[in-house]
Amino acid sequence: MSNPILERAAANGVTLEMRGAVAIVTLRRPAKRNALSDALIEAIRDTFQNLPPEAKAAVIDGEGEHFCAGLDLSELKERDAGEGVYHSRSWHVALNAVEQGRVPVIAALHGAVVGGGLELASASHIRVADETTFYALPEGTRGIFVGGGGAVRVPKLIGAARMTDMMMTGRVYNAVDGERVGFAQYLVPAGTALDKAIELASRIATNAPLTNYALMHALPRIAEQPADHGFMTEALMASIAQSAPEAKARVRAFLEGKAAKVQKAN
Ligand code: 1HE
Repeated sequence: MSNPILERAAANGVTLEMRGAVAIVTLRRPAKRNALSDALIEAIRDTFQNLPPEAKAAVIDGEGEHFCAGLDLSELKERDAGEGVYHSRSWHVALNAVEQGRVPVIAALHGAVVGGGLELASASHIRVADETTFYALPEGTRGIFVGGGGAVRVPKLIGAARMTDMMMTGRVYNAVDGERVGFAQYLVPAGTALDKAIELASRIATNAPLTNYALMHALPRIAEQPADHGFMTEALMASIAQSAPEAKARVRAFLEGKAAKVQKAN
């Protein structure tokens, strides 16, 4: 690795490994359950802003028994209102680099996915959880509030009512219920989330880049537009995507019997 920004991120606990077209980004602070210090947040931002050009999809996971224990509580000191806003906004920049970067991001979850760890997982595009995964928002019981984009992203996954319950009561969701309510799109046996996430990312990496781009950048905006605006934006995006030479080649391959059919689900 020759990029000094990525080297600094690795020294601060976020490593990047390329496997084909998939960038594997790993939180490496297992002794502290990958708690998100300011240095780790900065390293996440720098890594996702500097993915190598050959990366077409990314996976994020955490070393050790847990994906991520959230905000590093040892750094939670008295901040005045302005400093609190800046701190929260620095998380927004880092997690926006995950969500609104160049490539789709798959989170491979296991163990604790709590507080800011859940906010990070929510900024990914697809979540794969293994059977050891549990989800919580302890902010509520610690007398604080989400500050890493959770108030925006978590309700989109599970609804505001469930998030309110989690924060007011300290409710913890296990892996099965977490998938049922919408935290994860995949639930896999213990210890296999990373493999599954890499498998999905490898497949996603073969999509037409414009389709992935539309799913990351157009779909979330269309979903928030009034229906009438959304229909118009959809039409524009559809037209741009289908006029790309790659789309025409893929459709032609199907019509000539050279592309895979849709298979019946098991
Ligand atoms: C930590 C943190 C942390 C562990 N900040 N140091 N997040 C929380 O409220 C979750 C707090 N953590 C836990 O509930 C547990 O640590 C876990 C369920 C995640 C894991 O339990 P376990 O038994 O495997 O580990 P442990 O023994 O509790 O922790 C091991 C070490 O990691 C220990 O330090 P040590 O020096 O005594 O070895 C812990 O203190 C340390 N550690 N979690 C700092 N979070 C943008 S706003 C976001 C707001 C939030 O995220 S609030 C939610 C914070």
